[in-house]
Amino acid sequence: MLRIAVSKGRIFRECIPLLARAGVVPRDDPDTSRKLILDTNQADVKLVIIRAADVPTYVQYGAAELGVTGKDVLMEHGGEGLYEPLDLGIARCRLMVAGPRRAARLHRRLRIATKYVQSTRRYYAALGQQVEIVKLYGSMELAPLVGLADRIVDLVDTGNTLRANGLVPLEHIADISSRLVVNKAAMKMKHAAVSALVDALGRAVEEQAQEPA
Ligand code: PRT
Ligand code: MG
Repeated sequence: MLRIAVSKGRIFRECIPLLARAGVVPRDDPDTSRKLILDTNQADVKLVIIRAADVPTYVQYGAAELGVTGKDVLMEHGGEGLYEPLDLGIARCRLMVAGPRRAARLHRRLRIATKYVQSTRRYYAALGQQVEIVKLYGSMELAPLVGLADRIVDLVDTGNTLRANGLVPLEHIADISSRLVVNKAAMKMKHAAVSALVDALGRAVEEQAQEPA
């Protein structure tokens, strides 16, 4: 049995064509079904539907042999117990510092609101800049508008969300895409099945990259 942990929403949507090329077709759609474990056309392959931020944890503990998760989530998790054999090239975006177009000059430490506390800490530490980090769980764009923070660290794709809230991207931290992760023990114990799926997904990524979008 191979269980693939995947979040619903954009990663699931973009993952489906790759899984299909690799021969795995789910029997249900998580956006309409309430099932959390989806059967596929392969009797011994299931999809486990969980929150994006929980995918590395499920795979780390072997509750799923494989998972698909954003690099942003992996950078926060740390990647313990996981191999990261493939960049799937889907759900691409950038992790960025953003803030108001015209920022007041500060005579104190910058305050940064984010759900990406680890990545933010590492980024400013590498710059040698002392900042105060405020942990949020979502809607980071609101924080500078109501004086909770001077800047945010968040994912940016089109930039529409920032623009709609009068914010601009200021500094690029990392390019983000979704990765295939594999439980380290499963890679040994279920080597044949796991590596067959990893190879099939690798070929799927290459094929899809060769086709016009
Ligand atoms: O929604 P839920 O709380 O369950 O979890 P989640 O928000 O972590 O999941 P989801 O499905 O929204 O995102 C899952 C993954 O998609 C992330 O971990 C990223 O790896 C990837 N991804 C790619 C993105 C984006 N692009 C993205 N643009 N995740 C979020 N966004 C958000 C961003 O946070 C901001 O609010 O979209 C907004 C910006 O988009 P633009 O186009 O307006 O710039
Ligand atoms: Mg979301």
